[in-house]
Amino acid sequence: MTRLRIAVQSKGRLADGGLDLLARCGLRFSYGRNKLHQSAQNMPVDLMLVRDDDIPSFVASGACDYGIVGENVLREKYPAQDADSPLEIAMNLGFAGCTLKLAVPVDSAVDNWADINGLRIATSYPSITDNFLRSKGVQAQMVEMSGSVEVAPRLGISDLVCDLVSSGATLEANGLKPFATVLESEAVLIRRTQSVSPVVEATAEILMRRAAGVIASGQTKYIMLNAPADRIDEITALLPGSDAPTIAQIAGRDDVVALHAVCRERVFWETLEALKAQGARAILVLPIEKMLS
Ligand code: PRT
Ligand code: ZN
Repeated sequence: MTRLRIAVQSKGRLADGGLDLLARCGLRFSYGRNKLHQSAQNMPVDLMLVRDDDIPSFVASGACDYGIVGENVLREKYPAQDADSPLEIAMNLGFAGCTLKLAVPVDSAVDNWADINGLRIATSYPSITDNFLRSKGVQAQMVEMSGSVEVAPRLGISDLVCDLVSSGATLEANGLKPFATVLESEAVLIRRTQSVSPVVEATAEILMRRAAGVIASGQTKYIMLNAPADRIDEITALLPGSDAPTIAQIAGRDDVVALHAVCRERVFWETLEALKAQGARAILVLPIEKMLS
């Protein structure tokens, strides 16, 4: 096998982010999303578009070399503390962030860990939840559900839920409040711990370097401005997360210079106003599409 095979969710929260990231890494595919299997036209990479729950076992079995999946789904079958795990996280991908939380009805009497002993917890993540509670000395009863977990207490099926939360609106709409955080999750790139062929690994290395550049460029901005020549230090100090700026002369002026810098943190309006107060003019903030350090 000389082609890198990556498993990606076919539809759902990880599909758009995953395919978009691969496209921004330069991969070109000729088909839409309806095909289960797609070959890149410009790199030795094949995609398998599948359900997210299948991705860890596809990679573990060798059907695919890498996969894009939520850390929550990975950890349900392959706990982080398992030293013999056939899978590892190659890199964090910075999207689809969410938190697996234990939540109780707003009028619940549950107040501390001991109160949870013997209660029923509805969840799609019984293994993560049970391991977490055992680490707190709690033994509870897992009620496994594949979806709509948040309605379980109202239906009398469970006393608590353990579910993914992003905005918190679903918990609130169902009369639930967070009790504890079980796992912070985001999309991750996974691979087998047993190494794949060197040719395939070389392709994966190129893609991961590009992906790191795409992720890093997310917040990074390129700032261009004209600065009074005697205020360069003050203006540089205001630029968030930047290395030494480039200073260029402006034709016919020796009192003003052009200053360019890459800022790796968010640039707020307040920063621009502070730059202006130091005499900076013609300030431009530009997005950066790709970065390779
Ligand atoms: O069909 P397939 O099995 O492939 O997809 P799926 O239905 O199992 O998964 P999908 O697409 O819903 O989610 C895929 C992954 O996205 C999850 O495994 C997480 O890693 C990640 N993710 C990020 C989320 C959320 N945010 C999220 N908010 N997954 C689910 N939710 C749900 C949550 O279960 C709850 O119902 O959104 C609701 C809560 O959202 P808030 O904003 O109201 O708090
Ligand atoms: Zn799923």
